[in-house]
Amino acid sequence: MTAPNQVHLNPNRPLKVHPEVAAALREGRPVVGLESTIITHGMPHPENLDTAIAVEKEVRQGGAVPATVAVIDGVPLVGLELGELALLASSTRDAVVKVSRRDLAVAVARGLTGGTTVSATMAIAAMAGIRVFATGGIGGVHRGATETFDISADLAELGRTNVAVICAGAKAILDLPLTLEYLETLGVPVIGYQTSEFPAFYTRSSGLLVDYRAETPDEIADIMRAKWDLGLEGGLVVANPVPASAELDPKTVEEAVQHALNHAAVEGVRGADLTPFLLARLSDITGGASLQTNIALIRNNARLGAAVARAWCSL
Ligand code: PSU
Ligand code: MN
Repeated sequence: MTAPNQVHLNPNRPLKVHPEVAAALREGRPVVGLESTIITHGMPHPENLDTAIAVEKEVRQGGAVPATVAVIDGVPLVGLELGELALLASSTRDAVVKVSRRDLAVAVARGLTGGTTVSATMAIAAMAGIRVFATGGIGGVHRGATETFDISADLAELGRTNVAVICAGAKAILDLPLTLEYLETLGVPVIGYQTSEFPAFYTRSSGLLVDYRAETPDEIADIMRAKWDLGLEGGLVVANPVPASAELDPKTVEEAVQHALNHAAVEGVRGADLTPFLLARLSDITGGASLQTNIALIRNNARLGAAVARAWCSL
């Protein structure tokens, strides 16, 4: 049997895998992919850099190698140096693009620098042979999507790319019931980690049930193995609720979301700008509390990501 992480990189593919990450993958050791839109567009400076560093540290403490994905000067990178994290974290919004799957080819062709979203990170991670990826929350079906058609490319990516995504559910700025419907349509299993409810990012519960519940990282790895052994393409959502100590009050969140959505409507914010705009407004409205929750949950996901990557590698 081949090592679970073993890959055959297309030598013509312009992908740069950090030597530490490449060695771990070659030797079948655990690796956790991490996204970078959260650094470039999801959090303010300097919390974004502090969090990026803390998240990598959580992965290492969990016994895995962190592989933060980004595009720098047109090169998709898998595993970053501290200086590269710092560059992404301190660049102004017009100097770094938000790179979703659709933006990737243009970013590479034009030598751009950007933070990769869940969709682009999954795509690049899969090219490198990484099977486990931890983030904050996945994108989803936006509220009002029946009119706007605003459905995150993260969902389509989950339908096609073989990576398990550890997240704290989907952000409360979204339409969570429609997001779960859409994941079902795409054939993506949603697995609650030690929970029967789909977490709502800032809060542990949403009132919506998940399809399946797993109690251990080993159970998650077994499902990944079964899915891909069957040749069923696509990812899995592992929904890991925010730690209770960092949870926000659901009423506060809903009020803040309504405010933020009104603000976005008044300013005419749409498309790729919408999610970063809403996250920033939420942080303003909650006096920074939503940012602290965001940091806590992504660290928590990094810890579970490391455990799942270890379980995956010991199959
Ligand atoms: N989760 C966060 N902060 C973020 C995001 C997720 O806590 O900034 C980013 C992710 O990169 C996700 C993206 O893929 O938002 C979704 O953007 P959109 O809704 O435009 O697809
Ligand atoms: Mn969108």
